[in-house]
Amino acid sequence: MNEFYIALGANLPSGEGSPKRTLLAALERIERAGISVASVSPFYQTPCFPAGNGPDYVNAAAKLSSDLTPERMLERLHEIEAHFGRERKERWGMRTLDLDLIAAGDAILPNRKTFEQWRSLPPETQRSTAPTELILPHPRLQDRAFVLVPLRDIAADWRHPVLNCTVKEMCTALAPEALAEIVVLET
Ligand code: A4P
Ligand code: MG
Repeated sequence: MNEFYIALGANLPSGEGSPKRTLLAALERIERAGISVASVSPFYQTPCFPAGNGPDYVNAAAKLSSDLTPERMLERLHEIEAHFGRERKERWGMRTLDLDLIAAGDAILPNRKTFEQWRSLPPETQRSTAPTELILPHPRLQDRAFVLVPLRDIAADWRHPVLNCTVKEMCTALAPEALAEIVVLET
């Protein structure tokens, strides 16, 4: 069995309803695809990144277990995004559902060198370039409070295989203001 962590996010309503309903329905659909959902974090309300680029997001993290390879798992996640009406128009654009693969155990994909290239991409290039192959762990994981805070609820002690620090430690390294913006979703 492979152990996966995923990040879920949405900031536009889908056919299912609000972002919260979309995330719940996506988790159900993941289960129905035969992938076991081992744990789910609370849902959080988070300000859109980049700031001012749209409505607040609802974000969460989940732990999955499955025999799928990481590549097949990302394909399944993309199929589920498509089902909920995700249109890829603009990188970092508004979306009805974003499912990112954050980690597959301690796998480094496709290899350490390529991972390092994506991780160290300058901020101005990050927006305009997206990888065509699966990069794991997700190369922006360590920068993002909206990923790390939910992930800490379910995987505080998971250790990044390249950065060699835990989710808890990556959270502590973020600016306190960035952490304070991530609040548990009311209702
Ligand atoms: N790809 C490679 N590795 C991975 C991986 N580990 N997980 C490829 C997911 N995808 C991976 O992704 C772009 C390409 O990366 C795909 O071809 C995929 O095969 P995408 O999902 O098509 O595009 P995207 O979602 O716009 O890019 P990405 O990198 O997922 O964006 P981010 O960085 O997740 O940003 N603000 C808040 N508050 N909350 C959010 O959840 N999300 C985003 C999306 C922006 N602002 C946000 C949030
Ligand atoms: Mg994505």
